[in-house]
Order: sequence, then structure tokens, then C-alpha cells
Amino acid sequence: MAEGIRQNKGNNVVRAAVVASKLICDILYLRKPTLYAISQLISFRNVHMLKPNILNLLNEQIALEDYSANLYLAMSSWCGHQKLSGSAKFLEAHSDDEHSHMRKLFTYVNETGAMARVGALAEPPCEFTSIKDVFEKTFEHEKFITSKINALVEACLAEKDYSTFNFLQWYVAEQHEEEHLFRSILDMMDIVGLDGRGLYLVDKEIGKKSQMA
Ligand code: OFO
Repeated sequence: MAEGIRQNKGNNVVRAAVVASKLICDILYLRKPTLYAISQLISFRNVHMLKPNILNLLNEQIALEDYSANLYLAMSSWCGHQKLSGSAKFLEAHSDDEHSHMRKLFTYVNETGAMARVGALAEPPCEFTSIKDVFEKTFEHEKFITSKINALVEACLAEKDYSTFNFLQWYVAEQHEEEHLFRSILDMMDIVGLDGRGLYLVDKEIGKKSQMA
């Protein structure tokens, strides 16, 4: 009788072990999507949460970078229409650049577990009085973007959001480069002049700067 009870207990242990191992196999091999979902949930909980005001500012910046891309594309179109092919090429390349700035912010926001938004955009101006007018407007626009990046950086410091502060350093450096680039184009226009051959030479030189756009 005692022998029978011992054997029964032994069978229960073996049965429990089989059920447990089947369960483990089930989780490991048959439920990969479930495991993946769990790991995603864990990783989302580990990333830092954006404060609502920082998220709003980042989403506003996404829309601004997107607007910049459209603005430079509209300017490129105007230059092309005026037979200023160097400037058209430069501004088209710069539009692509702005789009990549937008995507970089978009990816960052989504990586934090928050949701990046693609906001509505105003139509950019498409008529300009001269090539000088175009580049004066690009310079003013870049100074405006710098002020928005600086406001974002200040908000991050106030909220002690050091991760976003660190991420934004790339934009701080980028704005310095872009303001310098557009200022140097305006300086060239002043030095060379835009009468007769001057316009041809300036447009050609701007075209060469496409790779720096
Ligand atoms: Fe030209 O600015 Fe983007 O960031």
C-alpha cells in the first residue's frame, strides 16, 4: 500500500514536470509574438517619459522642420523658374535636409514611447522679388528656427529632461552651421554684386554649396 502511494506521488511529480516543460516550450517556441509584445511593453516602461509640455514643443518643432522643407522647396521652384539653376539645386537639397531634421525628431519622440504628430502646415510663400530677397528670407527663417530650438532646450533644462536636452544638442550645432551658411551667401552677394555677370557667378557658387545644404 505504502509502495503504491509512493509510486502515485512519483507519477504526479513526473506529470507536473511534463506540464511545466510543455508550458515553457509553448512560451519559447509557439508564442513568440506574445513574448515580443511583453518585451516591447517592458522596454517602453524603461524609456524616459516626456513631460506634456516637452512633447508639445517637440511636436511643434516637427511641424516647423516640415514647414522649412516646404518653404525651401517653394523657393527652389521660384529660382528654377528664374533660370537660377544653382540656387534651385541648393534649395532643393536644403529642403531634403530639413525633411531629415523632421524625421530625426519624429523618431526620437516615438522612441520615448510618446506619439509624434504630423501637424497641419501653412502654405509657404512662392513669390519673391529677387534672389537676394530669397536668401534674406532663408536667413530670417533660420534665425527663427534657432529661437525655437533654444526655447526647447530651455524648457528641457527647466523640466530636468536631460535626455531630450542631450538629443537637442545636435540641433543647436546644426543651427549654428545653417545661420553661418546663409549669412555667407548674403555676404557673397554683397561683395560680388548681382548686376550682369555677378548674378551668374553668385548663382553658380550657390550651386556648388549644394553638398553643404
Ligand atoms: Fe534649417 O533648420 Fe532644421 O533644424
